[in-house]
Amino acid sequence: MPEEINRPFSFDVIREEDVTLSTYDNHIKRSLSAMRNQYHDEQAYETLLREEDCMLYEVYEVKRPEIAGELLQGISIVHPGKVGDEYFMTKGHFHSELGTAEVYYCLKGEGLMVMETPEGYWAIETLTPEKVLYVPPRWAHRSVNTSRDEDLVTFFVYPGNAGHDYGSIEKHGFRKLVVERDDQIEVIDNPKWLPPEVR
Ligand code: PAN
Ligand code: ZN
Repeated sequence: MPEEINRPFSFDVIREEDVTLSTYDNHIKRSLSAMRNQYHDEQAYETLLREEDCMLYEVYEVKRPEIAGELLQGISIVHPGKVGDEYFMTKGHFHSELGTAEVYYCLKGEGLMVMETPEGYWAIETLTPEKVLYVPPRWAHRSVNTSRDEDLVTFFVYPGNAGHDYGSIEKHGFRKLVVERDDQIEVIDNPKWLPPEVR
Protein backbone atom coordinates (compact mmCIF):
# COMPACT_ATOMS: atom_id res chain seq x y z
CA MET A 1 0.00 0.00 0.00
CA PRO A 2 1.48 3.41 -0.93
CA GLU A 3 2.68 5.56 2.01
CA GLU A 4 0.31 8.41 1.24
CA ILE A 5 -2.78 6.24 1.72
CA ASN A 6 -4.93 7.49 4.56
CA ARG A 7 -5.24 4.43 6.78
CA PRO A 8 -8.28 3.79 8.96
CA PHE A 9 -7.56 3.91 12.68
CA SER A 10 -9.32 3.62 16.01
CA PHE A 11 -8.72 4.78 19.56
CA ASP A 12 -10.32 4.37 22.96
CA VAL A 13 -11.99 6.79 25.29
CA ILE A 14 -10.40 5.96 28.63
CA ARG A 15 -12.98 6.46 31.34
CA GLU A 16 -10.98 6.62 34.52
CA GLU A 17 -11.49 9.34 37.10
CA ASP A 18 -10.09 11.73 34.49
CA VAL A 19 -11.38 10.91 31.01
CA THR A 20 -8.67 10.81 28.32
CA LEU A 21 -8.03 9.27 24.89
CA SER A 22 -5.67 6.35 24.27
CA THR A 23 -4.12 8.31 21.37
CA TYR A 24 -4.11 12.04 20.75
CA ASP A 25 -1.87 14.60 19.06
CA ASN A 26 -2.46 17.68 21.10
CA HIS A 27 -3.42 18.51 24.69
CA ILE A 28 -4.66 22.09 24.99
CA LYS A 29 -5.08 23.69 28.41
CA ARG A 30 -6.97 26.94 28.84
CA SER A 31 -6.74 28.87 32.05
CA LEU A 32 -8.54 31.90 33.42
CA SER A 33 -6.12 34.39 31.87
CA ALA A 34 -7.27 33.29 28.39
CA MET A 35 -10.83 34.43 29.18
CA ARG A 36 -10.39 38.16 29.79
CA ASN A 37 -13.62 40.15 29.18
CA GLN A 38 -15.75 37.02 28.81
CA TYR A 39 -17.12 36.81 32.37
CA HIS A 40 -19.67 39.45 33.30
CA ASP A 41 -18.33 40.06 36.83
CA GLU A 42 -15.01 41.73 36.03
CA GLN A 43 -14.13 42.23 39.69
CA ALA A 44 -14.67 38.54 40.50
CA TYR A 45 -12.53 37.68 37.47
CA GLU A 46 -9.62 39.91 38.57
CA THR A 47 -9.82 38.69 42.17
CA LEU A 48 -9.75 35.03 41.16
CA LEU A 49 -6.94 35.64 38.67
CA ARG A 50 -4.82 37.31 41.37
CA GLU A 51 -5.30 34.22 43.57
CA GLU A 52 -4.51 31.71 40.82
CA ASP A 53 -4.61 31.44 37.04
CA CYS A 54 -6.68 28.28 37.46
CA MET A 55 -7.34 25.76 34.71
CA LEU A 56 -10.84 26.11 33.24
CA TYR A 57 -10.83 23.49 30.49
CA GLU A 58 -8.72 21.08 28.47
CA VAL A 59 -9.00 19.60 25.00
CA TYR A 60 -7.42 16.40 23.65
CA GLU A 61 -7.29 16.62 19.87
CA VAL A 62 -6.89 13.89 17.28
CA LYS A 63 -5.38 15.83 14.40
CA ARG A 64 -6.28 15.32 10.77
CA PRO A 65 -5.40 17.40 7.72
CA GLU A 66 -7.43 20.60 7.92
CA ILE A 67 -9.23 20.08 4.64
CA ALA A 68 -12.80 19.41 3.51
CA GLY A 69 -13.57 15.69 3.62
CA GLU A 70 -11.57 15.05 6.79
CA LEU A 71 -13.11 15.03 10.28
CA LEU A 72 -11.35 16.38 13.37
CA GLN A 73 -12.16 14.69 16.67
CA GLY A 74 -11.36 14.91 20.33
CA ILE A 75 -12.68 15.42 23.82
CA SER A 76 -13.30 18.63 25.68
CA ILE A 77 -13.18 18.70 29.49
CA VAL A 78 -14.62 21.73 31.28
CA HIS A 79 -13.77 21.72 34.98
CA PRO A 80 -16.33 22.69 37.63
CA GLY A 81 -16.23 26.14 39.17
CA LYS A 82 -17.47 29.70 38.87
CA VAL A 83 -16.17 33.20 38.28
CA GLY A 84 -18.44 35.14 40.63
CA ASP A 85 -21.83 33.59 39.88
CA GLU A 86 -20.96 32.51 36.31
CA TYR A 87 -20.04 28.91 35.60
CA PHE A 88 -16.73 27.86 34.05
CA MET A 89 -17.09 27.65 30.27
CA THR A 90 -15.15 27.44 27.03
CA LYS A 91 -14.22 30.53 25.04
CA GLY A 92 -16.72 29.64 22.36
CA HIS A 93 -16.37 30.32 18.66
CA PHE A 94 -17.91 30.39 15.23
CA HIS A 95 -16.31 28.14 12.66
CA SER A 96 -14.33 30.33 10.24
CA GLU A 97 -15.97 28.34 7.47
CA LEU A 98 -19.40 29.35 8.73
CA GLY A 99 -21.19 26.64 6.78
CA THR A 100 -19.64 23.78 8.80
CA ALA A 101 -21.47 21.92 11.58
CA GLU A 102 -20.32 19.90 14.60
CA VAL A 103 -21.54 16.92 16.62
CA TYR A 104 -21.01 16.65 20.39
CA TYR A 105 -21.58 13.50 22.42
CA CYS A 106 -21.68 13.99 26.17
CA LEU A 107 -19.64 11.41 28.07
CA LYS A 108 -19.79 12.75 31.62
CA GLY A 109 -21.12 15.55 33.81
CA GLU A 110 -23.83 18.09 33.30
CA GLY A 111 -23.85 21.33 31.44
CA LEU A 112 -25.33 23.49 28.74
CA MET A 113 -24.30 24.32 25.20
CA VAL A 114 -24.94 28.00 24.52
CA MET A 115 -25.33 28.75 20.81
CA GLU A 116 -25.90 31.80 18.69
CA THR A 117 -26.07 32.82 15.02
CA PRO A 118 -24.48 35.95 13.52
CA GLU A 119 -27.99 37.46 13.41
CA GLY A 120 -28.33 37.06 17.19
CA TYR A 121 -30.71 34.09 17.32
CA TRP A 122 -29.81 32.00 20.35
CA ALA A 123 -30.37 28.46 21.61
CA ILE A 124 -29.39 26.43 24.64
CA GLU A 125 -29.31 22.64 24.87
CA THR A 126 -28.64 20.47 27.90
CA LEU A 127 -25.58 18.23 28.00
CA THR A 128 -25.92 15.07 30.10
CA PRO A 129 -24.26 11.67 29.63
CA GLU A 130 -25.25 9.88 26.43
CA LYS A 131 -26.85 12.98 24.90
CA VAL A 132 -25.86 13.78 21.32
CA LEU A 133 -25.98 17.43 20.30
CA TYR A 134 -25.97 18.66 16.73
CA VAL A 135 -24.62 22.18 16.22
CA PRO A 136 -25.82 23.21 12.74
CA PRO A 137 -23.77 25.35 10.35
CA ARG A 138 -23.58 29.06 11.33
CA TRP A 139 -24.08 28.56 15.09
CA ALA A 140 -21.34 29.72 17.47
CA HIS A 141 -21.03 27.32 20.42
CA ARG A 142 -19.74 27.40 23.98
CA SER A 143 -19.96 24.61 26.58
CA VAL A 144 -20.74 25.52 30.18
CA ASN A 145 -20.22 23.20 33.15
CA THR A 146 -23.17 23.66 35.52
CA SER A 147 -22.25 20.88 37.96
CA ARG A 148 -20.87 21.58 41.38
CA ASP A 149 -17.97 19.15 41.47
CA GLU A 150 -17.75 17.09 38.28
CA ASP A 151 -15.98 17.62 34.95
CA LEU A 152 -18.16 18.13 31.86
CA VAL A 153 -16.69 15.81 29.22
CA THR A 154 -17.83 15.78 25.59
CA PHE A 155 -16.58 14.04 22.47
CA PHE A 156 -16.72 16.23 19.36
CA VAL A 157 -16.41 15.77 15.60
CA TYR A 158 -16.26 18.57 13.04
CA PRO A 159 -15.12 19.07 9.44
CA GLY A 160 -11.41 19.41 8.78
CA ASN A 161 -11.83 22.72 6.96
CA ALA A 162 -13.96 24.36 9.71
CA GLY A 163 -11.30 26.59 11.33
CA HIS A 164 -12.03 28.68 14.44
CA ASP A 165 -13.16 32.28 14.65
CA TYR A 166 -12.68 33.35 18.29
CA GLY A 167 -12.43 37.06 17.50
CA SER A 168 -16.14 37.64 16.83
CA ILE A 169 -17.22 36.28 20.22
CA GLU A 170 -14.36 38.12 21.98
CA LYS A 171 -15.67 41.31 20.41
CA HIS A 172 -19.45 41.01 20.83
CA GLY A 173 -19.87 38.24 23.42
CA PHE A 174 -22.66 35.68 23.57
CA ARG A 175 -26.15 37.04 24.04
CA LYS A 176 -26.86 34.73 26.99
CA LEU A 177 -24.82 33.88 30.08
CA VAL A 178 -25.29 30.96 32.48
CA VAL A 179 -25.15 31.84 36.17
CA GLU A 180 -26.10 30.40 39.55
CA ARG A 181 -28.70 32.40 41.49
CA ASP A 182 -30.20 31.10 44.76
CA ASP A 183 -28.69 27.67 44.07
CA GLN A 184 -30.46 27.52 40.69
CA ILE A 185 -29.02 27.53 37.19
CA GLU A 186 -30.22 30.65 35.39
CA VAL A 187 -29.79 31.93 31.86
CA ILE A 188 -29.51 35.72 31.83
CA ASP A 189 -28.92 38.44 29.23
CA ASN A 190 -25.28 39.39 28.79
CA PRO A 191 -25.11 43.10 29.66
CA LYS A 192 -22.01 43.47 27.44
CA TRP A 193 -23.48 41.76 24.36
CA LEU A 194 -23.28 43.89 21.20
CA PRO A 195 -26.25 43.26 18.89
CA PRO A 196 -25.51 42.84 15.16
CA GLU A 197 -26.63 46.37 14.26
CA VAL A 198 -23.93 48.04 16.40
CA ARG A 199 -20.97 45.80 15.55
C1 PAN B 1 -14.39 22.02 20.23
C2 PAN B 1 -13.88 23.19 21.07
C3 PAN B 1 -13.51 22.85 22.49
C4 PAN B 1 -12.92 24.06 23.23
O1 PAN B 1 -13.35 21.20 19.90
O2 PAN B 1 -12.79 23.73 20.39
O3 PAN B 1 -14.65 22.43 23.16
O4 PAN B 1 -13.69 25.21 23.07
P1 PAN B 1 -13.06 26.52 22.42
O5 PAN B 1 -12.45 26.11 21.12
O6 PAN B 1 -14.24 27.43 22.23
O7 PAN B 1 -12.03 27.08 23.33
C5 PAN B 1 -14.99 22.64 18.96
O8 PAN B 1 -16.06 23.17 19.00
N1 PAN B 1 -14.25 22.63 17.86
O9 PAN B 1 -14.69 23.17 16.71
ZN1 ZN C 1 -16.52 24.12 17.03
